[in-house]
Amino acid sequence: MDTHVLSEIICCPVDPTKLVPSLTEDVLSGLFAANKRLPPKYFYDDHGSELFDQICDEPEYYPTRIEDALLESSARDIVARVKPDRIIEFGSGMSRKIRHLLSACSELEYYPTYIPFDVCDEVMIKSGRDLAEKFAWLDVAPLSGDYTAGLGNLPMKGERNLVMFLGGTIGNFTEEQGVMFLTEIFEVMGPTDRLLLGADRVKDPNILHAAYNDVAGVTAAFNLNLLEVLNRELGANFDRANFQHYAFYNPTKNQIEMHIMCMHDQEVRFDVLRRSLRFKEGDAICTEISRKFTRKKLEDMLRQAGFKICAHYESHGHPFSLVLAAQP
Ligand code: AVJ
Repeated sequence: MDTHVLSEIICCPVDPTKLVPSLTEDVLSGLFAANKRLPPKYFYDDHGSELFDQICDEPEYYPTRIEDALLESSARDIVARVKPDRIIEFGSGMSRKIRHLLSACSELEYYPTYIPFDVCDEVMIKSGRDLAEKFAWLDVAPLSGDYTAGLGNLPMKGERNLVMFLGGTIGNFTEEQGVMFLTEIFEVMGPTDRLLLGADRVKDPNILHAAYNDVAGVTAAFNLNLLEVLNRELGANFDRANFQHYAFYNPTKNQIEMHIMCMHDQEVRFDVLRRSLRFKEGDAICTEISRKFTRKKLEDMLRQAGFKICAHYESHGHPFSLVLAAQP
């Protein structure tokens, strides 16, 4: 008889300590403005999360695969250095990135609690169950909330927390926002805690361009899905046929800039806002920046937030970085 009982996975809410604008507020300040923009977090409704998952399987989108290989090759060294008793992952998604680290923990006989931190409880519970099946020793204790809404209520129990922010998502922040966010992380960390930051690096612009313009059109669908989110959440009537995905690498800013371009004049109603907005041919909404770092820039940014660099792991092939950082 199988006597192993999976313990229940219970999500613990993390209350915000900072006021974050609602979708309505972001639309009013970002879309009803001359310089049209929306925060990339609105991509990730159920369908958008699925599309992002598909992007990661597209041949042109290298970051997920490269980071995964880098995690695999550096996991033992990271675990040996940190000896974590808790692993907290910001933006854990489907908890795919954590597997190599947990394998290394098994091998080296450290048994940390895994604490995914994301917005969707069901996804964290489902992914947590899958992980607990693979790693029989593993306790999963998810935190549910928005990590951009302040970290003041983040429970930082434990002696040796390994805080992870992977995937290159730090690149979605502007320089100023990025340093502020890293500073917030720095401030909740103790002297024996460590941060593991994954970030994409500057490379051949053609490779960067291709990664955000996959031939299968999955990135385009992901970008344009934002219009469906607005249609559903704000009762808008965007007609997708009037809009187009447009992403390019801006080498003077070292960043991908992703837009939704209006190709035909359209007036869009927002029922929930009781307002409408005219889009003209050639109008563009900036939906995401994805910054690419030099090795030096990345380390400088961490130092600016107060950290010292403990280790810097680099991929072979396309440049990508994992940086292990701590309080000085
Ligand atoms: C997961 C946010 C790092 O910026 O490359 C992928 C999101 N956008 N394709 C990135 C994304 C378009 C991705 N991040």
